[in-house]
Amino acid sequence: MIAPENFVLALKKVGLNFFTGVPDSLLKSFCAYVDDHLPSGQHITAANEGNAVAIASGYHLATGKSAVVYMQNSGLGNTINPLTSLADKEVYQIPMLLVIGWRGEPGLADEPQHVKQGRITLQQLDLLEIPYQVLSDQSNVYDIANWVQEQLATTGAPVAIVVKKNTFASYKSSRNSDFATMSREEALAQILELAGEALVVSTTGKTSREVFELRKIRQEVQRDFLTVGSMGHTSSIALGIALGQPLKKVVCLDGDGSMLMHMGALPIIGSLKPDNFLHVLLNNASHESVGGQPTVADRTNFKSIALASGYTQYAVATTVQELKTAWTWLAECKGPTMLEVRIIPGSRTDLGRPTTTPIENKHAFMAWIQR
Ligand SMILES: Cc1ncc(C[n+]2csc(CCOP(=O)(O)OP(=O)(O)O)c2C)c(N)n1
Repeated sequence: MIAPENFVLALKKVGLNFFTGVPDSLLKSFCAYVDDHLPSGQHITAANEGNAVAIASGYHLATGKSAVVYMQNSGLGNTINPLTSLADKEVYQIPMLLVIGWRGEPGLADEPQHVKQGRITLQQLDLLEIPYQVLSDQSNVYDIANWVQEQLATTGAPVAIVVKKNTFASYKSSRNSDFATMSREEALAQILELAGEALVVSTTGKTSREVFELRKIRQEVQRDFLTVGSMGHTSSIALGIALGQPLKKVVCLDGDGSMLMHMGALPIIGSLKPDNFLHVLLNNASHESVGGQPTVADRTNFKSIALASGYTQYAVATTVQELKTAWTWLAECKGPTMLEVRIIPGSRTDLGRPTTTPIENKHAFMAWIQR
């Protein structure tokens, strides 16, 4: 396996010193190493992968240097527009290195939301006319870095490294969190109790996995819409549901990384004012599901953002008791309302994954609405 330190050193040797991106579970050790070893101005966790391409572009305009943009292949979709209309060799010709975690690689078992993306990743790069190399635990990082340097110099445009599963040796982040005391699972157990018959829509990552398991523990029929992919779009899905079913309460379970990723959804929700909409922000100030890399959510004033976006009320809870009290109050208010629940990063090591398919999940959710 490749020590993340060696990979970063090889990139630095060819002049790549500036890193931005959105974390990925396959790149977990690499992201943690970069976060621990680069000053904050040289490593930016972006809100979404398209933003990261834009930050890298600005960095190039300012310095003439190339940046590294890392992402999961699910994030490639977010980059297509800035890659084709900004960085492309036929537009502004902005060199940068894309480091892409290859979830759903053909031949390896993965979750349903990764299978198609994994199958088309290399073809997407071909279509974008972005040259790439595949990095595995057998690769020589210095050979790859030399290839990157040569490509950047000749094309003056983005090049990519696609990273296979189990390429990087383990590296543990030295960050600690004293942000809260409640776990996400404790919060969700309470929320499912309080939500009663409401329509629940949950965000990408471990939140949906925990909701699935908690529903099983409650011995209730599976009925929650689990947004297994499409990170950042849960609140817009919930908005569509709230508008389509105005007489039913809709509870949107969002994460801080996900909310930040497409935060433009908030003023749209706020301006439409669906009064049946409760937006729960499970804030652990990290991308916990893919390794716990920090977000800016411990420094973001979600109260101001929600109210300025047109939400009618905002409440915050840091304990189970505060969660119950805030819920009881917000249940009386016309929406859209926001409840920020501060939680600690982390989850059970034996946490399972939904055992039903996305299509079964869709049918169960729709049947729950129509019952
Ligand atoms: C577009 C896109 N980029 C990246 C990912 C990888 N990913 C899955 S879950 C996740 C973290 C979500 O963070 P947050 O919403 O804060 O929830 P938490 O994991 O902390 O519960 C990331 C980055 C993805 N699925 N899709």
